[in-house]
Amino acid sequence: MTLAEIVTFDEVVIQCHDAPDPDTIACGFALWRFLSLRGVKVRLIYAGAQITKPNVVLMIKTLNIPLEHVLDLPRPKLLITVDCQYGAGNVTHFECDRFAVFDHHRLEIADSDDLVIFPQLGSCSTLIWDLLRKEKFDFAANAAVTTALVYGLTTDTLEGAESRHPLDRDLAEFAGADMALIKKLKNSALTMDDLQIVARALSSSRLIGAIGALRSQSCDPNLLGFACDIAKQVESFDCCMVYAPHNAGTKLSIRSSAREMRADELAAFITEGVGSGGGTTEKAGGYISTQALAGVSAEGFITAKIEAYQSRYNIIYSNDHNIDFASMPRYCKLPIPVGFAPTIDIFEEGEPICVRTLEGDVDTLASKEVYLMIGIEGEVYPIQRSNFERDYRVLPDRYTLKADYEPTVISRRSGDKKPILPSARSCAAQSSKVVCAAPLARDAKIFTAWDAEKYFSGRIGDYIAAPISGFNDIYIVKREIFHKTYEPV
Ligand SMILES: [Mn+2]
Repeated sequence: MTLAEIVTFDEVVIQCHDAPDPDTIACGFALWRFLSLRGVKVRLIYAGAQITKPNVVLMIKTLNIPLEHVLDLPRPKLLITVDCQYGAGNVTHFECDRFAVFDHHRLEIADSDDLVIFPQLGSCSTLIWDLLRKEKFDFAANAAVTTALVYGLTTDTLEGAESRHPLDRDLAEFAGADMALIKKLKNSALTMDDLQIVARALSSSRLIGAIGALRSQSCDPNLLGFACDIAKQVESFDCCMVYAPHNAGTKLSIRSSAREMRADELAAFITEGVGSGGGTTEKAGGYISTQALAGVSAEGFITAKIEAYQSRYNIIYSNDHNIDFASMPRYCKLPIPVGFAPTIDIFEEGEPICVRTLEGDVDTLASKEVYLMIGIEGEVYPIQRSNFERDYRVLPDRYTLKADYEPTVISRRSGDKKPILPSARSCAAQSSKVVCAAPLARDAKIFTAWDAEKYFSGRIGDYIAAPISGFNDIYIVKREIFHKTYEPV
């Protein structure tokens, strides 16, 4: 259901889940304000236990959020659940004529056109913010809404450290939130009991391979990140994870302390098919739906996944390997049009910039020596101008790209954001570029010559390749992309 459809109802009830956290409250509040301004009669409610968490009480009071605690509800024409799904276990059931859902958890109920669900987002606040933005909602005139949404995102992504999607990062940087209040709320999140919860979680630690696993009782998600930050400093942990029951599932927080294990990758691996997860190389988070586990205990599932993750990889260092590229088949790159943009067409020489794409943020400098390449799936990466000129030729055609998230370039100095596409032109690989390549027989982590800190992951069937001119310049090409972009020589 779209916001435009919702405003055609004259009376609407918005319901938060039964353990209201800043994310569900922020979403309800933002929608409440939007609908009120459009003349809809609207109530914002929750059921379940009364709110006592100090930061949530303070948030509601300071931002004047008209959240009502109700035990029963006259049957509304439209009931909207935010950050939860009508009919799921974490939200009290009320009869209604019709319902709509705005959420960022995995789908848990029968799908319909009235559900707006984006599990790839780190918070439901991100979803509501993006929808309101598209409706030209006046955030500047509604600073309390902006503050609530940024705070909702902050708590759901553990201060942004576990944000998953470029839109999460866009909201985190959105101007107009009362950052002093958010700071105060962040520092009133814990009670004395919470410290006991952290202490018990820390004392539950187990070592599985080189990964520390800690179990916590149900608690404020911030506690998971807090416990994880302490546990990751244990010498025998290359990575650690704290997990706890949360809403209708299990919430995970992950920290990496060795370059051979990426926190975001482990989060995605554990939650694949049963929830959602992601973050950055060092910090990540995720959520597993209890329903998706179909009776398997969350603890058993997590333990098995942690074991599986560690036994599936070869680790390859480009500067120190014994892979026999010389006897592999040779391929050349097909002249398929891709995009490129000189960085100085977007920002001035010397500007520190961050390229934001679906795959994450990449930092570089605007320079006449640095170009940005846009691959066939919209992936963006920097390339030295000299390498570009050697390996590609510029085409006369305009470059167009259809992508879920249009890549942007952000000045790390001023915060200015500019899209790449207006500066992008078409180019194609020179046929003279020959590589030796073969499909991977096992999953692998590859440290390339470009980055000693961060590895690239390849799955069985993806291609490992190196140019005939230098076998230390190893890289991975996804199987589908390899077949589309290379041919045997
Ligand atoms: Mn949420």
